[in-house]
Amino acid sequence: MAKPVLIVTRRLPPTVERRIEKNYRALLNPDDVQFGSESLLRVASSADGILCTTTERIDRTLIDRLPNRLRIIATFSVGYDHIEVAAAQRRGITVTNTPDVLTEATADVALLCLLGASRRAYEGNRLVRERTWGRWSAVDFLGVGLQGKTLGILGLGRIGRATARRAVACGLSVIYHNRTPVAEASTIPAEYVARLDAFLARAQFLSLHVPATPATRHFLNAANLAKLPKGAIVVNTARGALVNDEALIAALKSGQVAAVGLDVYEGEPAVNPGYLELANTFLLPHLGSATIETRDAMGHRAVDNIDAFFAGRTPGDIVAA
Ligand code: 8YV
Repeated sequence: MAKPVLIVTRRLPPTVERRIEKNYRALLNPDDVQFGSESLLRVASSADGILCTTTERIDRTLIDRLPNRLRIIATFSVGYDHIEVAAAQRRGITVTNTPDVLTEATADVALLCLLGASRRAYEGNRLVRERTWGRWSAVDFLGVGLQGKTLGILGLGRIGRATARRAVACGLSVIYHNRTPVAEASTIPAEYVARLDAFLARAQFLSLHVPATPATRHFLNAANLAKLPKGAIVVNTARGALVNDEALIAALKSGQVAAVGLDVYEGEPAVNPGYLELANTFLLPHLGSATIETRDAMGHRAVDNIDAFFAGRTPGDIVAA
């Protein structure tokens, strides 16, 4: 039987690409150029599957124009807000993601953002690099301590729980808000707060771990920011679309929010210039899952799903609309 044709939209770790080349007629992207919709459709016209990342927008218009032979879209990510899953389902196209394997790496970056923001890492780093560190002082660069404070986790899924475990080790108490209590929460000391207002009012630290959906878009707006305790620290390693940037920048300027640690941005790689002008912002370029081990595991997980599909089995990570 002829090998299926698989488009791989971005460069992936070498061991993953070698595996793909062995089992598929692979259209790799060695120059790692970014596909637009039209160029993706052109290469997809003779393909059986797509292995994409979050940098491609696979919307209804594109899905409706995919050839009938294309049966699977496997994303190299846990998030799948860049794919219109309902449109794929309507066309009978299977969509898979890569959960689990990036949980710990992303939670590490959530903790990094929390500490980077609360301990003023950007300002300190800049001072050293710009060689303007005049002398040590007992009253400069005072950050916000963690011990005995409360971290609010919005969305106690896999990454939220892994972040909670780290936070508890740092001496934070953890509360969380979800639509319903999470059974797995019993494995970590996290208190469920059913009312969003009550949850926000207690969150001296707030870390976002919900997916980007129409319902969560701009969750962190002026009204919700105002409900946080004054001087709260905000962390976002989930999706930029959860935050209304103008509102958060205003809160950073007023002191309502003392500092932010951000790994994701609405419209990334563009970053709202308001964040860049402030010193109380610890900013990373969406590297939550960027470890050697994790990116390998993500790639192999995506290929496991594709292999299962073409072998006539049900892939382990089918995404539902
Ligand atoms: C990915 C992510 O590394 O998996 C996700 O949803 O946001 C990141 O961890 C990145 O988006 C690559 O697709």
